[in-house]
Amino acid sequence: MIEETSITKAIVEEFFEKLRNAVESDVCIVGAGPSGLVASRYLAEKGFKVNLFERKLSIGGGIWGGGMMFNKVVVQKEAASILDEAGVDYKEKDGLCICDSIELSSALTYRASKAGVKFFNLVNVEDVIIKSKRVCGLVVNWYPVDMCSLSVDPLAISCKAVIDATGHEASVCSIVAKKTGKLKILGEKSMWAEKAEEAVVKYTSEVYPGLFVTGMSVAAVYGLPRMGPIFGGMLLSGKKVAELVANSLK
Ligand code: 48F
Repeated sequence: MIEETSITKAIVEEFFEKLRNAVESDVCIVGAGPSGLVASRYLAEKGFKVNLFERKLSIGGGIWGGGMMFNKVVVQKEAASILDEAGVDYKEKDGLCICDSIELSSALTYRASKAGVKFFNLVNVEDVIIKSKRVCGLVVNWYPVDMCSLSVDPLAISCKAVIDATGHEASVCSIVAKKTGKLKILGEKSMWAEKAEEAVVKYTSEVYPGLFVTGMSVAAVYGLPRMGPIFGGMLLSGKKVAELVANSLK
């Protein structure tokens, strides 16, 4: 016999246990696009307690739409090992790897989840906690609260490091820039794929004590060109930020 109330209790109890355990964590990642997903997996595999916050219902960010809604993703060979580690199939053509955007998004999500990452979708990060000039947590609320402009106070999550993986918006870095005056957002420049792919990995870094940046947010913070629908730089940047955070928390 299936009791409706047993289903309700199962959902409520499991979710609240997950949330309660997430309130004090090692790393909070904001944005579940390619860079955030890769970073989350490698950090969780190293044994860190990782939360991933995504304001949308679906996980995967800009992966799903490929280029102009053609759902194929191009990754340069330098990042092929990340596709291999995720178990993603691809074809090689003209020195590029071409894979299915649905498979890539699903595989990165599955691997992160299996590594132990705790996902919180529909959750918007609206601010950070800063103490003694160091980012040490996030201020979160349901995204529908923001969408409906409701006056509802948020909750707070503490952590040892925050990663801004919010894509073109660089939303966490923008908040810290505005509120501290210690960080400058130079703004993303026009397209130059080769230069952008190299630079986005090179400039992946800690931009304020306790706050790291990865993926397209790197281009927004450092004024780098955009690269369009090639994703190797996002994957490599996610892997690099995981190493930087792991080293800083040692
Ligand atoms: O944009 P997105 O996929 O970030 P990325 O990892 O990858 C960029 C590529 O998809 C593509 C590209 C490839 O070359 O240029 O654009 O840098 O994913 C960012 C995610 O962050 C979420 C947003 O909904 C998206 O899914 N996000 C943004 N701001 C917030 C947020 C916020 N304040 N709170 C929670 N999630």
